[in-house]
Amino acid sequence: MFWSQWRFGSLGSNTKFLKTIYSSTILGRPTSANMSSKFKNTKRIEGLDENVWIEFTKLAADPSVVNLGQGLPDISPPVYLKEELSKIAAIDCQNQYTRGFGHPSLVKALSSLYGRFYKNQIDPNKEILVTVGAYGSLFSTIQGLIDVGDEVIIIVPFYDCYAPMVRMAGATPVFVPLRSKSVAGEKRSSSDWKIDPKELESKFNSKTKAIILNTPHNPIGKVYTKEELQVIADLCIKYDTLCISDEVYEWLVYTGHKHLKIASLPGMWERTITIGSAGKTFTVTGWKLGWSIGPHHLIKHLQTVQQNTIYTCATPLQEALAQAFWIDIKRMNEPECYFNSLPKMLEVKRDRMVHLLESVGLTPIIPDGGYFIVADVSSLDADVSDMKSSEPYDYKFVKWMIKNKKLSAIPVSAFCNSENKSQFEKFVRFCFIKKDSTLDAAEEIIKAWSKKS
Ligand code: IK2
Repeated sequence: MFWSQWRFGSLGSNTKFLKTIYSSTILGRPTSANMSSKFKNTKRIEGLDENVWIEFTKLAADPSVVNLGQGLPDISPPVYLKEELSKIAAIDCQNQYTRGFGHPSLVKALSSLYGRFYKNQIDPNKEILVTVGAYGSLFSTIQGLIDVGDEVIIIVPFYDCYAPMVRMAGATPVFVPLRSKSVAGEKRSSSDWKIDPKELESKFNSKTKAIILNTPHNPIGKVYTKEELQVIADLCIKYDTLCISDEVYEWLVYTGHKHLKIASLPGMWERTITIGSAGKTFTVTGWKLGWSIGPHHLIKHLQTVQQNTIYTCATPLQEALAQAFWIDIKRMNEPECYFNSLPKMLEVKRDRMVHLLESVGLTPIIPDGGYFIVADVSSLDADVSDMKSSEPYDYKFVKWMIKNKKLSAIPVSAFCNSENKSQFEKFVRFCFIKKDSTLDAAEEIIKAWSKKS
């Protein structure tokens, strides 16, 4: 007799009931039937359990899959950055806690770098907060400045964490889509995607606390022009609204385009938090360091959130990052400066992806910035009939492609609210900050696939 049969064997009709009690109380494994209400999630995270990165990173983890999904570079970060880190790790005091709002040498470097984009100087101690990635900046900004009952305008498509973060703060996201006037069969550019100023203004009201802007944009690759930023700035001023400007791809802008900071427009510094990321700036996404820059009357509230949540970020990473910034600040006008050399290298990869996708009959949206390219894939032959039917087409398509073609991407509807998903569900996003060998492997898959269809 097995042990379990021995334990439950002679208990007759009560067996099932007793097994349930046993498993929940003795083994400590509650089932949904008997779960204590104390185990339930908080209301603030209700409905937020699905996440595109968790889902698709798991699917792409199979080493036989060529991964053009998550924005995960497989090129090497700058050598001097890695060398700085190994030097610093050997210094005992650099391995202990540092100043909570940002390591002194890093905030100094950031203030020196960003001071040149604004008319005013940036106070390294009062106007900068170093955070756990740009995610940390978004979190402390939204927790520190957005209240229950507020409304926050989000431009669709949007980096997927914006809406859940706004909801966790008890506020309501209000969505406004980018719309494209591109004509079928014509070359498409990310600059074709625009906000309708009238539609945008219709979303502002007395409850509007902030708008979240992302330029250069993930996933479309749009780089907002001065005129477009001015429309947003004018509305922020007219309706006395904050601007949360996610600029993590600020250096990754291609020929003919220029990244502009909305905080540098008249009247915007005092109402804007600008967010950056070491992961995107120096190709070290695993370092998870980011920063928020803005006036002290706003940054002080983000500091309050940080001192009561994570308190501080990793010291050796911050010191190494500071040293790398100083190296590149000193050579900002030279081609070797990483802020100049990385976009140059990526532009070649972007063009390669454009040609590849066009060569198989797709019409990619050519990005002006960032390291993603979006294409309508509905003309590619994919039998998605055995995929979960309730999902948008792009989810089914990418899952099918990972399983059958061993190539991963990210569905663009993951960056949309439910009402706007149908406008984007034919699009998938490919990441091109990849070694040539990775792009070669993707090319082989896509070309072989198009020959069959
Ligand atoms: N904001 C934007 C617009 C981002 O793209 C990211 C990082 N995204 O990368 C994953 C992907 O799109 O595949 C962040 C914020 C977060 O940046 P960090 O890694 O510094 O927290």
